[in-house]
Amino acid sequence: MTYTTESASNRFSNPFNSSTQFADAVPATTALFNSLSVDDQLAMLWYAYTEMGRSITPAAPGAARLQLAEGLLNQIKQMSHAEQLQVMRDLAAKRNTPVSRAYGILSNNTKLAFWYELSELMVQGFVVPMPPGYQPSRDVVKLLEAIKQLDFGQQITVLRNTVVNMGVDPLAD
Ligand code: 45D
Repeated sequence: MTYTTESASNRFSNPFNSSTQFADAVPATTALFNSLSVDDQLAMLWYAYTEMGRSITPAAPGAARLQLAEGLLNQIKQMSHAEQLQVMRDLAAKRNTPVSRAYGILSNNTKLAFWYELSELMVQGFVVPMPPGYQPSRDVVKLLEAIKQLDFGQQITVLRNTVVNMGVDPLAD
């Protein structure tokens, strides 16, 4: 494949073009996610979940991992909708709370499984739903389009990168 100067500079200035097939697509897309507002990050995860649908259903390993997050998920289920939303906003904002610290000690894939389960609980009515008629911001729509351009493995990597950054690591300095 030939790389022209033009396409190289496009790649730097616009992570949404066809360059998403390249190795820099994952860090670029992850950085864009991290630049979103907290609510946009939550909305983004929600749409990723609804778009990816059955293809991301965690199989046996995911289900096993969830046991490690079960106490935390049960705690969240007992909360009011307002508290549930606050907990998720705190995680995305890395606010230092008991829930953020409990989340912080989960492994990377358990963090993914945790968010997956939260969205399942939203669908089942145990966790605060998306507001009816919610309109995602332009930033969310654009990032979602960029993620759709990635192959499946890259999509998982982006999602893992984003949830790994959330919460607070109680053992960090
Ligand atoms: O009122 O174990 C707003 C594999 C606005 C295999 C809101 C895997 C205001 C190994 C903030 C929008 C790697 C495949 C309200 C696992 C407002 C393994 C609310 C992978 C109410 C696990 C917004 C798993 C809310 C994968 C509440 C890829 C938003 C899992 C909530 C992927 C959004 C999981 C949530 C994903 C989104 C989960 C909970 C994408 C969850 C997304």
